[in-house]
Amino acid sequence: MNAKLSPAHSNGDLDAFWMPFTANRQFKANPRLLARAEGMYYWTPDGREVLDGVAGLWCVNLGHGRREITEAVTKQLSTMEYAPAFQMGHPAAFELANRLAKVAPLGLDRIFFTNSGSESVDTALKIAIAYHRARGAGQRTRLIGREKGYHGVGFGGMSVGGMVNNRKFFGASMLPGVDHLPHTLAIEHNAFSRGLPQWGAHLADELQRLIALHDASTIAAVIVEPIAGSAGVVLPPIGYLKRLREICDKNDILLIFDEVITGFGRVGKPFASQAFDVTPDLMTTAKGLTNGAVPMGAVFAHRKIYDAFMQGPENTIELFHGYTYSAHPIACAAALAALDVYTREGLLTRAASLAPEWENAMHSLRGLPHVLDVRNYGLIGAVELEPRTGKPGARGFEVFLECFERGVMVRQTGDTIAMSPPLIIESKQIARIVETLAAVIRETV
Ligand code: PXG
Repeated sequence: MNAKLSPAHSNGDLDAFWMPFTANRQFKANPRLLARAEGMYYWTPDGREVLDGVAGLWCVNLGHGRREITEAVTKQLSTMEYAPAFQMGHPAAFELANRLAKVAPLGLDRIFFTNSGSESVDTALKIAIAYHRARGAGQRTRLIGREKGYHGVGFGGMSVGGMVNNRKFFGASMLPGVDHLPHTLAIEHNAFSRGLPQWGAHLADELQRLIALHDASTIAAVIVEPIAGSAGVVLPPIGYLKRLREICDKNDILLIFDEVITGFGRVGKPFASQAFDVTPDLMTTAKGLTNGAVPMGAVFAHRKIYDAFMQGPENTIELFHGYTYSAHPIACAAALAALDVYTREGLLTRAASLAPEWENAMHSLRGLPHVLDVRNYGLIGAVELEPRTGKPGARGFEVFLECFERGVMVRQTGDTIAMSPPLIIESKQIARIVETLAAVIRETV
């Protein structure tokens, strides 16, 4: 048996780690390693500085190396490293939920803790289905997602998601009873829109068609990202989310906003729901909650949903769901410290004041070779490049690689370059991201 195992990789000991969402062989032949981080920057093991244009993976909103978080985590570790959350509790969990309820969209003040965005999504979907059952509408089990949606990688999130590569390898192992709205990316109508695009609010009416097809009485919830990140930054057309809300209201369907990337200041308000003035019934979060320092997610539920479960004898467990690490003390400590920093430094709203400068910077890329579209909102930006004939994604990957070589980390999905820097970014750093990206795009054939 052993003789058949491939030898240790010549690049060192990179073989054992099966890397997520990564071209393992390509990466291991030419690895990009990060060894240290502070503020807006990473450093590679050989000491090269890399400006972080994506807040790690949309999560390090406060910038790297926050001393307050380190200290809070260290203190909690030495006081109590773990406490169960099933039929037991610890004070930081309740304090964190109370603090989050205060910044939440109106009414979403009941908080369920998870460990990731994927878990938050699966939790929210399960709550939606169980909510209807608790109200005597147990036939409402159908879930509606959207094309190009990304809701993590659990079976629930994958099923309501709409990114083909995340689905096609897993065959028929999807949740039954899921349907999808059309996505809202329409470059032919909306190319180079500044902020939200004008065209496309009517796409929300597709929900009416799905209701006509399946009947409202079978549908539990609609889940969408207010702004889709992973698919390459897809913005909601003006009026689109309000329309979705109205249709859901009329038909007793829950609306779930997946705010895993838009939450915690990314769009200039604590949550996109507040920026767009549309309140969902459930909201999924993770990432910026702890500044990425400790894995944690949170599902915000409207009080009416929580209350619907609080029935029957008091010894009833109302929701048979939870994780060993729900409200983990270390994660709670990190999130509480992160909230302190968000609040003290005004970072839940700073993106709003930076947005005009960011928008101008992003749109300065218009007119460069192969640039088909530029999209922006808050501190999110994307540049859509024309795919090479027969080689989708190749141009995008080269641009990503070359930016990294020149000390700027951006994110690539297909031929879209996405950016979401820490919310502490300064003008000179915005300029450096854009200048580097412009130079690389100009030089990439
Ligand atoms: N929902 C949304 C909207 C997300 O963006 C998840 C759920 C899943 O979260 P976890 O914590 O389970 O990974 C995400 C994750 C990218 C990128 O490049 C985006 C995510 C993850 C990795 C890369 O856009 N978002």
